[in-house]
Amino acid sequence: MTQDAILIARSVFPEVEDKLRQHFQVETTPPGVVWSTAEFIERLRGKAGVLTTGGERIDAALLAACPQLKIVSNLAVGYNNFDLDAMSAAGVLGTNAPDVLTETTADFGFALLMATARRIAESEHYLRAGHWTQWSLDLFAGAEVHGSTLGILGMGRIGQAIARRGAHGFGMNVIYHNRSRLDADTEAACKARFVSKAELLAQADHLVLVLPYTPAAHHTIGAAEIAQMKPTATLINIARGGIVDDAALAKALREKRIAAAGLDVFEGEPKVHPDLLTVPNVVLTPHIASATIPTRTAMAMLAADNLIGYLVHGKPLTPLNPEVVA
Ligand code: 8YV
Repeated sequence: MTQDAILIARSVFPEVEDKLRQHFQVETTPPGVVWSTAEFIERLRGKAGVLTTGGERIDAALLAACPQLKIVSNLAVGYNNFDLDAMSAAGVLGTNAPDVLTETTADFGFALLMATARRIAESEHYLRAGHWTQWSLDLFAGAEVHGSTLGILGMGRIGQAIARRGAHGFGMNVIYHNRSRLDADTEAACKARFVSKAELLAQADHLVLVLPYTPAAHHTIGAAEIAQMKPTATLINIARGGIVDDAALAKALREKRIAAAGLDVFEGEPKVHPDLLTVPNVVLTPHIASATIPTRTAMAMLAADNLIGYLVHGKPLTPLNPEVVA
């Protein structure tokens, strides 16, 4: 039996590639290379499957150009790079990589919250620049974390994992808003209280965004929402670029309408709004919330197992549009 041909759209660890080579004819992408859309489509022609990251857009035009494609396996839990309706219409399965990154991403959300509240990046730059000449009472005095109110917008798996850290580890008062309220047992496990979006904005000392990106979620946090937050509050975005209006946030930070922000995701990343680069009270990281070696390996292995599961055995592990399989 001839093996299916697949493409790995961005370089992955050797053990992941080796696993895929046991089942497929594999075309890889060299480390550091990101294909343009035209180059990506060119390489995808004739392939039955592709392992993508959140950076490759899968839409009707691409699908029409690649009629042999059967599955797109995303190495990410988020899949806003997929036009899932177009994929279903073309009979192409989409899969994502949930669960394996939940705790690691929650760890990072908390790390970013603490770095932001306690002004770690700003004070480190100050020290490196040789400005530290004496101790003073208010030197980089930041916001309290323990015992404060943690607000979470988007209470899926990662939101719940952040809530547990806040409630059980830091004695925080956890409030959340979500499209639908969690069941009582889950709320109790997270020690989290459901509130309206307006209450969340008004009461949170630290507001963490963990909701998936959809067109309806575009600029969920803009100037009007920031105006409803406490002037002492911090805002953390580990969800997706576009959920926050980055220009409005940069302006608000400069005007100290809120105290600080921590951002791991950006509108139009890897480009970053130039105004964010010049305000001091923001911690900026390059979309690394899930980036530990074990977790990125697990994510890539799950993405590989989805390709093998579907193309070899007819059974994907984490399908997004399972109607395509049936
Ligand atoms: C990915 C992420 O590493 O899983 C997600 O949705 O945002 C990250 O964990 C990134 O999207 C690259 O695929």
